[in-house]
Amino acid sequence: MEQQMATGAVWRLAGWSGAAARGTGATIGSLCPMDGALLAEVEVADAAQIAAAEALAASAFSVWQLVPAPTRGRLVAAIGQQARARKQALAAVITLEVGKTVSEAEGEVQEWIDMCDFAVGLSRQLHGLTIVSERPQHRMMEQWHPLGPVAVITAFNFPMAVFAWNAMLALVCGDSVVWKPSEKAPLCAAAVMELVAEVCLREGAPAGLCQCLFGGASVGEALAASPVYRLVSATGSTAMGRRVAAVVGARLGRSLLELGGNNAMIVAPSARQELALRAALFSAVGTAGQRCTTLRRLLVQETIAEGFIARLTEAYQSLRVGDPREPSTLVGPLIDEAACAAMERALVEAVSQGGRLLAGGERVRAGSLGGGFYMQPALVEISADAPVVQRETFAPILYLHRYSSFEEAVALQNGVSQGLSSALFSESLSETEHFLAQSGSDCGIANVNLGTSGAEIGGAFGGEKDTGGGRESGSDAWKSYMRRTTNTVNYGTTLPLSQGVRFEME
Ligand code: UN1
Repeated sequence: MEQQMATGAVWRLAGWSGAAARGTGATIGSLCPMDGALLAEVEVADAAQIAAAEALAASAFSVWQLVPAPTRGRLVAAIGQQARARKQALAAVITLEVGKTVSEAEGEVQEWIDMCDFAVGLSRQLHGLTIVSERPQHRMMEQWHPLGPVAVITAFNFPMAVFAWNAMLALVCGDSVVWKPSEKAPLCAAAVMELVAEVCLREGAPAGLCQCLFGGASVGEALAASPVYRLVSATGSTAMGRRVAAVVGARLGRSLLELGGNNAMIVAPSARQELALRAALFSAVGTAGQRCTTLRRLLVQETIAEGFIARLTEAYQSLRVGDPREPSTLVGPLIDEAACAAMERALVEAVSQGGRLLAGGERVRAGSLGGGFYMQPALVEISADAPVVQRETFAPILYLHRYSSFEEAVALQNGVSQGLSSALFSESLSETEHFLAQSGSDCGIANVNLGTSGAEIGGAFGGEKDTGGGRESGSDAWKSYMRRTTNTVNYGTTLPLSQGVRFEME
């Protein structure tokens, strides 16, 4: 780890590759979304650093895979302890660089801590099956072994938690990790790596067990192309995921993708409307609409639509947008100018496609700051087949549709190319069961009477179709970070063949 203070207040940070080689000299600036100020600069990894990180990850793996899993868990426990101790400070970095409100930023660090707890428990439960054999005096079993070095590519919007989903599991599974964080959140990655590197050093972990390379698409591409990385886990846009899948697939590697969402909530006539309203609001405007799980489409049954939409419009008009450090703020800034411009373009498109802007959509000058990337969340009533509705604009725009029958609502909910998260508000047992059945929601996450965002780490996280099919964090997602062997043992004195095949030497 290297870190030096450059002139002025800007930090220059080099990657935690542990490699002796110098970077390209090119830098990435970390910009504060509250005012556009430069917070830090990081060095972009060059080819030599990428190669050195790869070699170090391979040698760290050869040592780490032999450490008993519960001992590996102790390293993750120590990381969790430090994250707990520094929760507020880490959250402050998230707020500064990504613009999350203090409560949401602390929630993100909590997600990392929760992942540590989960992974520590898992470090004593990496279990396989035993399976009955068709052959007499034979036994079959599965074992899960460490996989190898894992590359982790993450997006700006969860700059710590998504790393933790992957790295905390990979570490207990016996893998080494090389992380390429988003170019838009290098300071968060630096804060994470500072903590992880410190704990690894103190606990005597092998050098290069967890490394970080800063850079853009070309660094991601190099990680995806290298056969050293037995798993490439990537979170971000569908376009990025397609590229990663193609490059990793070409070398028959394994990828784990968590890509775009276009999440919908259905509000049925029997819904508890007060709850549905609050859930819709948090899911749509929390994190300024920049979660994969953000609510983008709200489907309201026509007999309750008038009143529900009126209340929602009113709530949108009074949303407090501003400095995310202020306790009263509910919506902080978008990540950068490009995000604001994309939101404005989507709204122009929506209106040109027949959409009616009910609230928001304008730039907000937040207090004395000026210059920040603040937008008032927008509510647009529009036809469900408008082209703009089909794509994910990573900004706080909520599209409203009215529906008539429950079947129509489910068809609309499933009628987009993405399949991450979905929600139904209904008190009807028949509707809720249908929604969760195989003919209901086609998403990886389907919730009843809560919003689309804010998943707990204990469940498997991810989705289908253009969302990429991967599952991260809880449940049995750990299996992606290990390799399975099927073992058959013959404890008899003959050699019967399976499927009744005969092969007798006369
Ligand atoms: C993401 O936006 O990539 O379910 C992750 C949620 C968070 C994670 C979101 N726990 O909203």
